[in-house]
Amino acid sequence: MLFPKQRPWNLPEQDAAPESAWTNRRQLLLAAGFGLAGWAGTEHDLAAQAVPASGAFRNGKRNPAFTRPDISPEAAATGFNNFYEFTTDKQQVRNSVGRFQTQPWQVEITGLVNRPMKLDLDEMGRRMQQEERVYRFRCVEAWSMVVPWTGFPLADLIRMVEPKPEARFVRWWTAYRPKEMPGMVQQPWYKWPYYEALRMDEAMNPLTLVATGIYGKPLPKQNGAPVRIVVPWKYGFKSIKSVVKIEFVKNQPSTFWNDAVPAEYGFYANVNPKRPHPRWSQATDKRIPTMDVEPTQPFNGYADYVAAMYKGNEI
Ligand SMILES: Nc1nc2c(c(=O)[nH]1)N[C@H]1C(S)=C(S)[C@@H](COP(=O)(O)O)O[C@H]1N2
Ligand SMILES: [Mo]
Repeated sequence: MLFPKQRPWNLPEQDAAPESAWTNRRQLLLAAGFGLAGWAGTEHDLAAQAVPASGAFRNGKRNPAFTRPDISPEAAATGFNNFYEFTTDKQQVRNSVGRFQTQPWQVEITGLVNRPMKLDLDEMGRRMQQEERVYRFRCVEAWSMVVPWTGFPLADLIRMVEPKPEARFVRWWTAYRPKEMPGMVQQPWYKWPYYEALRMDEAMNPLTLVATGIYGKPLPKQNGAPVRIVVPWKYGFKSIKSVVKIEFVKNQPSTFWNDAVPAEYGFYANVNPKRPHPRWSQATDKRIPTMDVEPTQPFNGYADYVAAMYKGNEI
């Protein structure tokens, strides 16, 4: 039997590594133009990449309840990505998405709802009231960014489809496009398409966003165009990209990383500085692109909004 030389699940989040690797990473980033001094050069490249208009995107006003001054440079958020369908090289995702077709796009909403529907993105854009929110984003690999998302509360979409009382979880899938997503073909051992889920109360929490844009523009492909979920109090892998299907179900669904490496990635995956990953501490994180170290906060700083959902059940 043929096995990949190195079992992929030994290094799924391969850049999360000992401190020494972070030092190297910093040098790499600086060399790649991620240093502040190199910033102007990166902007030039970005300007050359036209972002196609997405049907759902509508410029929304910033919500004053969710703003903060330390927004990451746009080039960091669009140039350092996890999107394994394309490549595991974070700085190459943006150069690997060229074949990915994000228009037209339809999202199927199905399962335990009174009003199942197939929503094309223009329709979603027309129906949903969009706003901008600046959220801290924390990857399980112990790096972080602060991103201005455009989108709308997932709760608004959920109310529109009228879940039945039996619906206790919501699950979703990323597009399955091996011809457009080279990483799927290069990593056949994963259970594509990428799939994730939330408990119903988590999905209805006012913090949970359906995002259609960042930095006042439609979502770039590398960030999950044309529509993704953002769950800011959980590790980044819960924030699934390029969603094509949403299903309301009774039982707790399985999730991509939990299936791949159950000992390392849980279903709930709430940001918790006191619970180390089996291979590294989660007590601090490093800000992209400066790599400044920051203490990681419980629930990524959103405890006031979400801690009550987990009372008596520390997960
Ligand atoms: N479909 C899909 N969604 C995904 C991923 C992925 O590989 N595929 N990576 C996740 C991880 S690990 C992180 S940290 C975030 C990264 O989002 P960003 O590239 O916009 O920062 O996307 C998440 N959503
Ligand atoms: Mo991540």
